[in-house]
Amino acid sequence: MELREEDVLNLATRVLSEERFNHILAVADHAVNLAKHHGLDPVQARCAGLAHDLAKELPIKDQLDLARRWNLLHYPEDEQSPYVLHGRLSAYWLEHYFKVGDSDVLAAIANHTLGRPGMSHLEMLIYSADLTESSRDFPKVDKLRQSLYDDLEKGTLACVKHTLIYLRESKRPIHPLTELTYEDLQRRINVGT
Ligand code: DGI
Ligand code: FE
Ligand code: FE
Repeated sequence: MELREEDVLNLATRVLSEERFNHILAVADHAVNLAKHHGLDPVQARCAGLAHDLAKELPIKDQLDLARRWNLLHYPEDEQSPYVLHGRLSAYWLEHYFKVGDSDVLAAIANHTLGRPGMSHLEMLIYSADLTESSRDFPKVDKLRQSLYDDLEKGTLACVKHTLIYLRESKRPIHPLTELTYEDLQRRINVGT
């Protein structure tokens, strides 16, 4: 089934706080603008943006239990930092309980926190729009937004780099997928130049 905006919004009002609801609207707007700029599908961008954090506010223990039950734990680090699981949970939930069939949108939702090697442009868009939506206000955010308009792949690389630096500075463990995503984007950009 197609993921209809009306259905996602309905669901989101039931499972998200007002603050998180405003965040998903901002991610969707930003993702649509970037999609139009780069010739990607704005409908897919909007749906993925609206749906990316649906599972974010489930109690973390429930997130871990569901991830176990749905076989979504792939790395030891997934259990050590369970806050990275909500994208995979959101995508699984939509696919299996709401019969959403758009695998591009589902992948963009599933991988929006950590990325993965071989990301599609839609996946890059949601990963990056999440970090740089209009209410984010860390010092480098304007530069990151501009770089995403200039070049989606290089802009996404800059976003992943920002995340790596942030995690290192706050002494949080870096998930192997974040490292692999960074290396993969670097390699792809170098091959393309
Ligand atoms: O759900 P959002 O807050 O909108 O954003 P998100 O899905 O990107 O989640 C952000 C959280 O994910 C933030 O607390 C940092 C964390 N995160 C991202 N990459 C990594 C990570 N945490 C760890 N431990 N390792 C990572 O590589
Ligand atoms: Fe998220
Ligand atoms: Fe988010």
